[in-house]
Amino acid sequence: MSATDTDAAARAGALLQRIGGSSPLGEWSAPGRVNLIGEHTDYNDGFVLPFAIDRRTHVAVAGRDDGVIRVASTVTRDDVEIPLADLPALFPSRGRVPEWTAYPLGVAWALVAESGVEHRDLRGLDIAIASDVPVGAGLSSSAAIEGATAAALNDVWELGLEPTALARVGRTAENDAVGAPTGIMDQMAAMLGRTDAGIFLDCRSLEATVVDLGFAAAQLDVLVIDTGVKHSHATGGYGERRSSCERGARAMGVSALRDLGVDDIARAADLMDEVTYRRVRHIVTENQRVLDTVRTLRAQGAGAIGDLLLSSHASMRDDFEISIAELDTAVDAAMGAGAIGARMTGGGFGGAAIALVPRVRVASTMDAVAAAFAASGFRAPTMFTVTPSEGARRDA
Ligand code: GAF
Repeated sequence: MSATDTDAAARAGALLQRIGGSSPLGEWSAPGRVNLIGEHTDYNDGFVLPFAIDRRTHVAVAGRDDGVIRVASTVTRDDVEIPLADLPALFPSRGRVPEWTAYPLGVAWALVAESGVEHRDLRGLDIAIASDVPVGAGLSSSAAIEGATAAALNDVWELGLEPTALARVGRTAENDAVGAPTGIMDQMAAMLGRTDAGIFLDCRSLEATVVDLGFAAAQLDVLVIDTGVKHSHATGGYGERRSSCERGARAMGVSALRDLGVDDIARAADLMDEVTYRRVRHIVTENQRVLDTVRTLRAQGAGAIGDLLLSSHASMRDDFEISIAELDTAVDAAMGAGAIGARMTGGGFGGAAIALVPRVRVASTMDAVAAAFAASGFRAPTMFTVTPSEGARRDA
């Protein structure tokens, strides 16, 4: 465990005591993620290459005998207590519980559907949550809550579900309890992450392949530049991008944009409006970039993927239009300071960029990014390095 992990684990344990959890059953955790490449391709049945990071969400769980589930978090006083038997009436729907509680309660609700057991047969629980994953930074704090909760409930309720099934449960919670129309990338990364490796995922078959990233051997660090501009996928642009992709697929006569290759792009121009065409072009080229990145990592190592990261950013900025000025500034400043590649990561409209930086240049890159933000009048970004880490697990 890293130092911050230990803190979050201790905070979750202390919160459990404070809310009166009297029969502790254990502690679980799941990580946030950085997506190395493959953005908005997951819900198009395409390819992604995320890795789990060394910042985690911890849950401490105690049993209770009254059939009630209670969720509490260190960052808010909006605890919710609800009989397990009432969960089926609560979801799918939005807005009936404080938004953050829809993540863990949505997981409890979806787990029951996935496993086929009845709520009334399950033990009531107190669940205390603490996290080191920044919220709204595009590092998937939501999948970290879902993954930690799913891993915990799977164990204490003895459901025996596999990690991929738990990832599906997390996505159901996100889509039908929180109301964010996301794909499954973040939940798969949170469940399947591996130390020093990325997860190359085919989002149609859900086949996951572990790919060595070799950052440490190449003396490279991944610097996260969190712009502090918050976003929510439950509202606005994310769903609108997803609808454009579905419209583009229909116009091309395919079930998902995954079924198109770069040779199909020219044909698309005549079959749809110009904006939809650019959305389609991003997805099709981004899928190809994921495949090229995996091939390049295997053949030449991490030092050779910089141009692919940069092309990905340009495509999100110009074709998919999900970048913002702060993210573009972060990418340009990091490249100017000697990063070998950089791009925004996650759903966009805010959040974070990543830069792949030679270890000896991390401090000067951070200085250059901070100076560029100050010169543009942007709020100072938060910057830290991350390492590819393990997925959801039981810690105690
Ligand atoms: C968010 C979503 F949750 C993911 O499913 C994915 O679509 C991503 O944005 C963009 O690649 O993190």
